[in-house]
Amino acid sequence: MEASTATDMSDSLYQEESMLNRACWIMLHDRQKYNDRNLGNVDYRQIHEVRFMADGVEREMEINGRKVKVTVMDMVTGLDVSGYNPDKQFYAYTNQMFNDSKGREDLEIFRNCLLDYVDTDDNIRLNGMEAADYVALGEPNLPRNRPMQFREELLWIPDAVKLFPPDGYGLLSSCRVIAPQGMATNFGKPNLFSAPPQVIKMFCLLTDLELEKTLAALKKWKTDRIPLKDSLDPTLLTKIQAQMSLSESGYYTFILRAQSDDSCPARTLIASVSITVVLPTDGLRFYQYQIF
Ligand SMILES: [Ca+2]
Repeated sequence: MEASTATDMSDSLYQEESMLNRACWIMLHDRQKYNDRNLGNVDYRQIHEVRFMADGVEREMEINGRKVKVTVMDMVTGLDVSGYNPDKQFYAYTNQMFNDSKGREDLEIFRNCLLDYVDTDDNIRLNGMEAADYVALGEPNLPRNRPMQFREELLWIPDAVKLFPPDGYGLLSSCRVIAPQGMATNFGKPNLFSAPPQVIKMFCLLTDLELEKTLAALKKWKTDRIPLKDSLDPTLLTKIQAQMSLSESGYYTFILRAQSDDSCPARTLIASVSITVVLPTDGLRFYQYQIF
C-alpha cells in the first residue's frame, strides 16, 4: 500500500471516530430532549429541528472539511443466535424462510452443524461437523464447543452466508449482536426500521405483497419523512407491530462512512452502544466495534 493511501485511510478512520463521538453526544441530547422514541412517527410540521433517531435515515455530517455519512440503526435487528440453543428462533421460522424442501433440508444440515459448533461434546449430529471436519477445512481451532461470542462466528460454518446474507453494510443484520460477557442481553423484539426484509417477512408472516408495501412505507419515511401510519394500511401495521418493535430499544448501531473519491480512500466504522438520557459513570461500552 502506498504511504499516501495509508495516510488517507488513517485520516478517514480518525474522522469517523471523532464523528462517532459527536453522534453519541447528539443522540444523548435527542434522548434528553424528547421522551417519545417511536420511530417513523415524528410530525415535522410541529418541530423545526432534525431529530436524531435509529430510523435508518442517512445523514451527511462534516468534520475537518470532510463529509461523513452517518446512519443510525437500532442494534436489535434479527434472530437471537446466542447461547447453547442458537437455533431456537430460526428453527421456528423454517417454513417462512424456505417454501421448498431443498431449502428446508439445507437449513436442517446447517442447524446440526451450528449445534455441534456450540455444544461441548465431540459427537457428530446427522450431517453435522466437529473438530476433524474443521481440520479438514484448514481450521484446526474450530469449533468453539461453547456458545458463540460473536454472531459473525456463524460464517465459520459452511453455507451460513446463503442462509444469512450480509446486508448492504456488510453486517449480518439478520441475526442480532451477541452481547459481550457481563453486558445486558434483554433486547426485546427486532426493530422494523433496522431489520432486513427477510427478517420482517419471517417474523410477521407477511406475503410477498405485504412485504413490498412495508418496504415501500419504510422507504417513504427514510426519503420523505412520511409517517408509517399515513402510508401503511392499518391492518398490516397492526400485524407488524405484534411481532416487531417500532420504537427504539435504546441500543444503537452507528454506521459511519467518510465520503471518498478515487484519490482519497475511506473506511467504514460500525459501532453499537447503549445510550440513555445520562452517560454511564464508567463510560460507554460497545457491543460491537468494526472497522473495514
Ligand atoms: Ca461440539
